[in-house]
Formats: sequence, structure tokens, C-alpha cells
Amino acid sequence: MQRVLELWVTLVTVSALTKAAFAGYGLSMFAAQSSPPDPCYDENGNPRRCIPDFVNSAFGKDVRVSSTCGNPAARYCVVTEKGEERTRDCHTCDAGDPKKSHPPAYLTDLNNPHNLTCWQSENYVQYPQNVTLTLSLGKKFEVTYVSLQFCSPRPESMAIYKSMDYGKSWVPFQFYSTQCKKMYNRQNKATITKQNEQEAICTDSHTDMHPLTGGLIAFSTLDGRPSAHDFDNSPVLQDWVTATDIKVIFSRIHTFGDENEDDSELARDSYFYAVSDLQVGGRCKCNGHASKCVKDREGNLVCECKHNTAGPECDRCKPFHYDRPWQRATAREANECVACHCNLHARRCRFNMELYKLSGRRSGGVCLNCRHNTAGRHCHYCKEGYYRDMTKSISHRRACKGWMQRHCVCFLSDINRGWKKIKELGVPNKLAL
Ligand SMILES: [Ca+2]
Repeated sequence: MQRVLELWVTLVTVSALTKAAFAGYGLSMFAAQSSPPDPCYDENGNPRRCIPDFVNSAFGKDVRVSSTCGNPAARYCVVTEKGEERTRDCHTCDAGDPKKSHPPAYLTDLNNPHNLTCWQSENYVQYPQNVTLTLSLGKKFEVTYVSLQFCSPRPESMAIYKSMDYGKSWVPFQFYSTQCKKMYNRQNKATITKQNEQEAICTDSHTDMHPLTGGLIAFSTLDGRPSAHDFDNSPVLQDWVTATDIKVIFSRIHTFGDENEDDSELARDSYFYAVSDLQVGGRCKCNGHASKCVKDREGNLVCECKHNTAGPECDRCKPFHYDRPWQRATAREANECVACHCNLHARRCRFNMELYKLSGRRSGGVCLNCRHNTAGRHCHYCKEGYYRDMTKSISHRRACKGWMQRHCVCFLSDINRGWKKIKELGVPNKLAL
């Protein structure tokens, strides 16, 4: 009976695989088994710039919010307009009821236009009080845009901030307000020049109360910045788009001006912030030295560094690869890190800028702790009192095989006749290996 069952399972599996193969699934599955070409190297094995895929780095991440409706359960009212007529349709927000709750998780869940899920704040958290959304990306990203799709009307004033140090300090990315000067002390739609490319601007576009639902705010980090077309060569903009965390501050709610009138409670229950989708579009920042980011052993997101680089953002050279300074990869030049030349006699080295400049910016590595009785910047000669013996007997050479042979490179001079021989010929004791 068991054999029959096994046979049946095999048949079903084979048939499923065959179907999958015809459907194209099988092909990609088999293709994945032979290692795919590494985007960080060309077909000849030469390093070239590589970058991780463009993603919505907010997707599925937790957002910390300062206010969420439903705890305790509360009424809220949705305003709709038909011509001049305005109606309010009231519901209950209840954090304890999955059908009536609007948790922060709805900001970054799968955005299905046919079934929008909205996070919603408490009612009427009005200026000078504000509502904040804080999102940690887990590592440095190069952010191209930040977008919010609203279920409520868009805010009258809001700001987007970024952090580059995991939330310790914040700098403004962009302001939106119908009154830029009053709210944020900034001129409306100031011009960005080469001199102030790292400056946040304020704009009154996308601040209209209409549409009452479904409005979008999309901030493009590079839009209108002069060096954007030459991003590779603009450290200022590379810095500008870099973020570990994003914070959105809703500063002021749009109202119809009825919140202080007779039925102010009904009016105030109509004013809140609600967002169906928060997106942060960008790439994991790896400085052109990795094509993907992966979780390390501690569960932290890190670049899978190539080109002899290391660090969470491939932002330094890996040990023993200090022959030239670390550099970001560009479209034209991979700028890979290069190993020091120590003739297998040292495991450590350091970079020396003076020597690098003297070499015509080619090589600046200095070997440290040369072993096997060697010395010199590249461990390329015998240290004082030692020399390389060419006259050793065959039996001695046989004894010095493999890695041992490297230990046999230099021999103490005063017990060896060969030393004298070299000295007589006038060869200096700093004999190149
Ligand atoms: Ca949603």
C-alpha cells in the first residue's frame, strides 16, 4: 500500500513539475540553479558598478504614529459634497473591532485600489498640536520619492523630514502649506540653485482641500535640483537623498471654518488625517558596490558588498585592500578596492596618502608587520641581517614546501656562506625578492 502511495506521490510531483515547466515556471527554476551572472562584474570578470533594485522601502514596515483613532471607540464623520450641498456621514472608529479599526499597519500594507485600507488619526488634532508618522528604513537608502495617498482631505500644512543617523537628528526634506511663510518661515516655491541644493523648499501646490478623498502628495527628492542630471558627480545630492528614517508631520488640518460654530462637535468629528498608502521609493544605499541588500546574522539589513568593499553601505575597503582610497562606483569606473602588495609576507597594511600621490595616484598601500624576516613597504626585501639564499642544498629546498617555503625565504646571514658571496659581489643586503 505504501509503495502505491509513493508511486502516486511521484507521479503527481512529476506531473506538477512538467506543468510548471510548460508554464515557464520550471525554466526560471532551472535557470536559478546555474548561478546567474553577477551584475557587479562584466562578462570578462571586470568589476563594474552595480545597484540594488528600486523598491518601496516602506512596504510592510512598521510606522510609529502619534495619534490613531478608536481607543476608546469614537465617532467620525465623512464629508461629501454634491454641488453646493455638503453632507456628513458618520461612522465609528474602534481599535478593538477589526472591521472598524484604522491602525498604522494600514499605511504600508498592500495597496489595493479596490479595497483601500486607511490609517486614521483621532479627530481634530489641530495646530499647534500635530500628528507625526515616523518610519525607520533600517539602514541607509537613497530615496527618490516620498508619497502619501489620502483618505481624508490633504493637510493644509505638512512637512517631510529625513534622518541620516537613525533618528538622532532630523533635517527637512519638503514643506507643503497654503501659508509657507507663516507656518514654516519659508518663501513659497523658492528657486533651487547649485548653491542650495540641500535645502528643503515649501510649496502651496497639493494643499487644496479638494479632492475630499483620494488626494495625493508626492515629493520627488531630485525634482528641480540642478545637479540631478549629474548625480554621479554630485556628493551634495548623493547626501541629500540619503536617509535612514522618514518623518511626516501633519501640522494643520483643512476645515470648512465651521469647527467653532453651533454644532461644533459634529464639525470637529469631521476633521482628522487619514492615509491609505505611505510609500518611500528608493534603493538600498550601497555606493555602487552591491546589487542587493540582505539580512545579516543579527537580522539587520546590509549590502551584499562586492569589489573588495565592506560595511553596511559598502562604504569602506575590506581589510588588506587599502592600496588606494575607497570611492563610490560610477557608471564609468567601478573604483573597486585593491589589495596591498605584500608578496604573501603580511596580513595587514595601511593606506598612505603621500606615497599614493608620489605614485601618480596608483598605489598607496604600506604593508604592516612583514613576516618571514622580510621588510619594506611591500615586504619586498630581506630585513637587516637576512638574505635570500639561492645556494641552499636541494635537500633543504625539499623541506621547505608549500606555505613553509615562504618561511624559508630569508636566512640568517652570519652562519651562511652565501651571504659572503653576495657581499663580495657588492650586492646590497636589501635584495629584492
Ligand atoms: Ca493601506
